[in-house]
Amino acid sequence: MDSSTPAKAVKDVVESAAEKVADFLTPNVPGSPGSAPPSVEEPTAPREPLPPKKEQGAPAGANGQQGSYLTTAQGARLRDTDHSLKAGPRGPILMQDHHFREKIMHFDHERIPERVVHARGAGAHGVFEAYGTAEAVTKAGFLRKGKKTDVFVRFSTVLGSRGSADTVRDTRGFATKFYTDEGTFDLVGNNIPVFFIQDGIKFPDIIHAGKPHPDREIPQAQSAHDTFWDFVSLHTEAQHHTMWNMSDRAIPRSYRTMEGFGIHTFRLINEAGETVLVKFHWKPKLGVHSLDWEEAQLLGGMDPDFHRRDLYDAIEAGAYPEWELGIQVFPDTPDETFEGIDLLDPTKIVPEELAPVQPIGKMTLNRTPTNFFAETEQVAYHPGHLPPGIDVTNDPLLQARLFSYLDTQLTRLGGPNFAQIPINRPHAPVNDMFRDGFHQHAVHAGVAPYRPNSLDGGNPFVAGDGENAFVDAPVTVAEATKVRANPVSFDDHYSQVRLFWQSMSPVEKEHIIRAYTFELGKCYEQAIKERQLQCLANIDPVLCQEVATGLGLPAPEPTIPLAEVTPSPALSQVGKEWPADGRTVGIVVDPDGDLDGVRELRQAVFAAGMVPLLIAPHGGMVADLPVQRTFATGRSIEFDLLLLAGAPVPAPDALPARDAKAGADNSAAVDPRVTLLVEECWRHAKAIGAWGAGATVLAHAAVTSTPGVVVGDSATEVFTEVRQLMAAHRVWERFPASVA
Ligand code: HDE
Repeated sequence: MDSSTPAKAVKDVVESAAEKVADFLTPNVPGSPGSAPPSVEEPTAPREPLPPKKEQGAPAGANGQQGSYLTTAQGARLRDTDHSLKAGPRGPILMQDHHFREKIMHFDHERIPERVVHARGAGAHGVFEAYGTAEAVTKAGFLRKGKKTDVFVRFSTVLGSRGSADTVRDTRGFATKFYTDEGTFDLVGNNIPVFFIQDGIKFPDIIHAGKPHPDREIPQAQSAHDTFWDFVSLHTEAQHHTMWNMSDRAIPRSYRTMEGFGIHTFRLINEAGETVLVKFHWKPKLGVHSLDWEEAQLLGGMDPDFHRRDLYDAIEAGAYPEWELGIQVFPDTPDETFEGIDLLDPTKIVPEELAPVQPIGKMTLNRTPTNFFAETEQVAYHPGHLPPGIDVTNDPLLQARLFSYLDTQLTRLGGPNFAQIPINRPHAPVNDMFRDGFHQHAVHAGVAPYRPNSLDGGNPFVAGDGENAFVDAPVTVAEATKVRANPVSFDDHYSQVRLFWQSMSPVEKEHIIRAYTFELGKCYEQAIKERQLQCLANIDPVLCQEVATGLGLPAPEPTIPLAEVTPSPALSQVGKEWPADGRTVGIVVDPDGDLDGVRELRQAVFAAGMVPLLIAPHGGMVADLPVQRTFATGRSIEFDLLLLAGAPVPAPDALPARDAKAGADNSAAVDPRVTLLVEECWRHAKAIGAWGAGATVLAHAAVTSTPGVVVGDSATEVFTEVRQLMAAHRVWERFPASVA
C-alpha cells in the first residue's frame, strides 16, 4: 500500500492543519492576540445560539441549542427553572409542579445500558472514496470508481466500562458504517486480525473470563488477572489472539495509527454472479504505532481520555485521519482454504506475503460527533448489514455474531425501532413494512402492511432481476449430519502463534516477554501460571524461558513438535518509515533561553506537518510566545519528540528535587519536572534534541550521547536532524532486547 510522504498539495493542507491544532490547543489567554474578551456573566436576554464548532455541522433543524427560549417538553415557555414550586419559600415541593417532575424524570432516565462489550468508545464521521479496483470482484455500488459514501466509525476498547481508560492493554474495536445507496454496510472489525474463539457459542465464556471478577468487580479493563489467564490457558485456540494482546498492538499510540481487520472471510459477488473469498484490512496512512507500556499505564491516570482527545483534536484541527481499505482475495474453492490455511477459522491469518492486501478505497474522518450520546452511544452496528455484492461465509464465529448484535441492541436501545435513530438511519430509501413497537417515530401511511395485498395497490414490490436486490450467494451446503464439532483443521492452535512470535523484531519480542511476565505476575494462582507457561513452551522455548524466569518458575518442555514457520515481515511494526504528520513536538522554553530559536522552530515544526506544544514554567505567554503546557500540566507521554530550548531552574517555592541530596547545593539544579520529562522521553525511546542552555538539562538528566539524542548549535539545525528520527516512530535501538 502506498505509504510514501504526502505530495506537496497534501503537505500544504497538513501544515495549515497543524497550525490549527496548535491554535486549538492554545489556551485562551486574556489579552493574547485573538483571545475573546472574558465573559463571566450569564446572558439575561435571549440571543442567537452559539454557532456550531468549526467543521461540525449540526443536524438539520438544530443549530446549537434548539431555540432561544427554554420550554417544557410540550413546548410551553418557562420563566424559572431554578426553583421548584413550593408551599412558601421554606415549604415542601408541590406535586403539581409539572416542570420539576418532568425535568427530574427525564434526568433519571438519561443513562441506557452500556454495551456488554466495547462499552468505551469514540466515534467520528467521514467519507469513503472507492478506487474502483474491486469492481471486477463485487457488484457493490459503493465500490465503483470515484463513488463517495458517508461513513461513521466507532473505535473502542473491549473489556472496560464506559468510563474506563483509553490506553489499557486490550483489543480495539474498529467498526465502520458505510451509508451506501444500496443499504447500509457495517464492517465491524477489530485492530487485531484473529479472535480468541472459533465458535461464537463460547463468546460469553471468554468475555466472562476477561471482565472483572464477579465478587469484587476488579480489575477494570484489564486482562491481567486469574480468570482471563485461566480461560486462555485451558482453551488453547485463544493463544494466538492472546499473543497479539501481549504485543504492542494492544496499546496503540492513537486510533489514527491502528490497522483494522474484518477478521472473518467474506464472500464477494460480481455482476456475473461469480464469487471470491476476501479478508478486509484497514491500513492507516500514518503507519501502525504503539505506546510504550509505561506510557500506557501513566496515561491511565494522567489522561484516561488520551485516544478520544487525540482523535477529536486532530479532526477539529483539520488533520484528518485516513485509512486505505484493502482486500486479500482468495479463490472461492469448495474447501475454503488458501495455501493450507482454513479461511473459516477466525484464529488464523493469511500472511500478506502470501496474499497481498490490494487497496480498494480510502476513508477520511473529517467530522466529530455533534452529540456524543446521540451518535457514538446510540450507533448500532451489525455484521449482517450487507449491501448487494457482499455476503457472509460459514465461519462459525461470524454466524454467531449475526444473531448477537440485533439481540443485544434490542435491550440496549430499548425496543425494535433503533434503525430509526438518526445515526442508524440508512441513506438508502427504507420501506420495510415493520410496524409499531416502542419508540416508533414513523407515521406509516397505507392500510396494508403485508404482502401480497391489493388494498395498497400491491405495494411494496420485491425487486426482480436487474433491480439491484441483495444476493444470497448460491453456496452449496453439503449434505451432512448435525454435529457439535469443528473441522479437524481448527485443531492447530500453535503454528500461527509461533509465526507471529518469529515475525517480531528483538525489541518487539522483549515487549511481549515483559507483557506476559507482567500479566501472569498479577495472577494469584500458581497452577494458572504454570499452565500458561506450558502453552508458551509449545509456542517458543526462548519466550517460555524468559517469562518463566520473570515469574520465578521452571520452564516446561514443549508437549508438541514446534511448527516450522516462515516469518511474515508485514506483522512487525519496526523497520518501516512513515509520515510524521500530526505528531506532537514538546518544546521546553524558559524566559532566559533561546526564544528567537523557538520562534523559528515553531514555524519549522508546522512546516513539517507536526504540532509544536510549548512547555514553560507558567501558563499564558513567554514573551510573545503562547504557552500550551506548563511544567505542572505537561507530561512526557503527550509528546512524540522533545526539544529543549533552555534550562529552567526550579521555582523558588518548589518542593525539593526528587534527587536532591541532603546537604548538597541544589540551587543550580534544573527544575526537576523538566528533568523528569527528559528521563521519561529517553526511557520511552523518543527522539530528544537540545541546543544552547537546553543541553545542560541533558547532562542533569544523565542523558548524553545516546542514540536519538541530538545536540547542536541552533534550533533549526537540531530539528532538521531530529525530525528524521520521527519516520521510524521511536529510537528503537534504545530499548533493551534480550532475545534475538
Ligand atoms: Fe462483537 N459484539 N461479538 N466482535 N463487536 C458487540 O454488539 C459478539 C466479535 C465488535 O462500536 C456487541 O452492539 C459475539 C469479533 C465491535 O458499537 C455484541 C461475538 C469482532 C463491537 C457483540 C463477537 C467483534 C462489537 C456489543 C463472537 C471483530 C463494537 C454491543 C461470536 C471482527 C461495535 C453491540 C460498536 C460489539 C457480540 C466477536 C467486533 C454483544 C457474540 C470477532 C467492534 O452483540
